[in-house]
Amino acid sequence: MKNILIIGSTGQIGSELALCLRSRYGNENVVVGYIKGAEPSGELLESGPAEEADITNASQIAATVKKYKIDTVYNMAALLSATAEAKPQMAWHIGLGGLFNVLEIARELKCAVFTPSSIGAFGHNTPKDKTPQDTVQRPQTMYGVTKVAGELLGDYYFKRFGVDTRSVRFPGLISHVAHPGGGTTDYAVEIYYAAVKGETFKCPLQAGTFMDMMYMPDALDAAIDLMEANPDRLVHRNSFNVTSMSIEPEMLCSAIREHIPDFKMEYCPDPVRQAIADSWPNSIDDTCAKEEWGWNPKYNLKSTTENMLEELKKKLSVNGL
Ligand code: AKB
Repeated sequence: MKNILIIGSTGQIGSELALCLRSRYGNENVVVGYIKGAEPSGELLESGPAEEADITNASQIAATVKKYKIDTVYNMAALLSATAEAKPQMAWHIGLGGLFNVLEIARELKCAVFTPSSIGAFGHNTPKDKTPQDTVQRPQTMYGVTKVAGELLGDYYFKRFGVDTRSVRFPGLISHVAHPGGGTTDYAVEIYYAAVKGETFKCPLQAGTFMDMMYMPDALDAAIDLMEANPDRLVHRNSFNVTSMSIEPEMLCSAIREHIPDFKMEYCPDPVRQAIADSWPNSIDDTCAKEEWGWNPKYNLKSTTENMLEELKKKLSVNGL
């Protein structure tokens, strides 16, 4: 029997992960952790337990872990890359200070821990194409610094204390439930909203800026499948490269035009996001994830686009454009 706490459960990944885990392990066995100002609502609130669980407040997290006899923590709290550049001190406090709190609690109370890393853990001098699993990681953003340090800390707690830490390097995640907010890859979500609303999309990245992306259902499978994987097969732990597609803005625009032929996009590059994107890989190699725990994404650009447009049409016709 699993008892799971999700920290940061009202964010882009957490809000969908929580419902997915509840349908798998039972509603009562998945606690939705939130911070003040980002309280859960609707199905997330009504379908199971919810507790305030601020990652920077170790005693609050420990109390929740004890109260619900938690054995697995999904730590989804973080500032995304562009916001982290605007608020580097806060990014460190949440990303690294918060992770340290979680790992210490996991060590004392014997929990497994999932913490996402990112393609942001790579930098300018990392090989750009088919970036290997084990390679140079010298990012120059605070987001990247916290992600690399987080990977190392996860491996340290596994090797030194036997804490079952596991992680994937997520690419940009495309989804239609909760907005990402503050990421470099957010454009790949915003473009679909603009298309469905009939607006011209102002793209913050230049044409030809390739980055890896993934549709949310695959990202949820990645997190859950890795946490359920046989530990004997894991050569790596923190963190696995995972990807579904390597794309750039023109490719997204063309995929949308297959469904909405008069969709328009113009380029208005944001220098902060462009600089971050230029330091990230064009594509990463996820062979180790495939070999060690059977990673197998189901969505490509075509099927992601079909599903995103269908879901957003439903969502925006209910909520108004
Ligand atoms: C971001 O753009 O900051 C994130 C990421 C790729 O880690 N979506």
